[in-house]
Amino acid sequence: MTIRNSDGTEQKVQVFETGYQGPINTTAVPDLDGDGKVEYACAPGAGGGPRISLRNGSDNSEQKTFFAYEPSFLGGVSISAGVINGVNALVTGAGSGGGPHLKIFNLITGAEMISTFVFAPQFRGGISVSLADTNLDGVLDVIVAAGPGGASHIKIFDGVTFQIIREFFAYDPQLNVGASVFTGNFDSDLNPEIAVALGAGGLPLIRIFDASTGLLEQEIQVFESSFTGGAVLGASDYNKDGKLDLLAGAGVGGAPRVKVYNNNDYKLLDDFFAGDSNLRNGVSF
Ligand SMILES: [Ca+2]
Ligand SMILES: [Ca+2]
Ligand SMILES: [Ca+2]
Ligand SMILES: [Ca+2]
Repeated sequence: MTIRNSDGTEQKVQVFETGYQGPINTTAVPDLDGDGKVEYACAPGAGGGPRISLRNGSDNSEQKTFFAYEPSFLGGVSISAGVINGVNALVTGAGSGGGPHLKIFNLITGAEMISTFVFAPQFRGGISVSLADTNLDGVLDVIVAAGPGGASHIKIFDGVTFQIIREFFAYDPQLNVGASVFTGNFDSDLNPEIAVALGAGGLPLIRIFDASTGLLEQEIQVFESSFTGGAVLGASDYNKDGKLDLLAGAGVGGAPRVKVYNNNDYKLLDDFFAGDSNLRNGVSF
């Protein structure tokens, strides 16, 4: 995995076994050891086993590792971390090939707090997961999207009651390429946004919804419309102005191209290749 700093410098970290060459999903984790630096967690993308690796943000050392699903499952894992009801939690979603299986783990004790199917249990496209306080009650809520083969069905679960707060289709419900979600406050209001990208087979489009109202705020075409590998999403304060910027990368089939969109005006801040531009495995964050 490559950690890219905003000054363009890069750092390589060996997260999983050298035999694993596929994508790696990462998520920031609240500072667990109190040294002022946030930690992060990694999980393999499609093709990898469901092993979670919790890493210290200061020295990248592995703090904890566990399997989120059956070790034989090779569809990868979508992950998102945050404090839910006072617990440092990791939310996981089984990747493509798996059921719509959502789990929430206590990152301190390793205990499994929730294990549930968020769409029809027989669906085998997996899910994408993210966290944001959508109803502004101070507790993070869980946002999920159906993966490949599913429509762009988004559901928001209340972090306190785990009841559905809202659900909607981010794109045409007839489109069955699946979707992925990424949340953050990408503009100047107080509400978080839900960014949604289409999966492989879909256009490289991103739609940004207000998480509290479900209203569409922005649509961005990230790559040429001839590219149908879909897009992947992430976020980082790339220009270090204290405001979260949106990252979009090419899905599998595309070169590892990354675009960075500024907070609020979604102006393009950067456009670069995260690795060899001749590869066609896309990118993951
Ligand atoms: Ca720390
Ligand atoms: Ca909430
Ligand atoms: Ca906002
Ligand atoms: Ca920024």
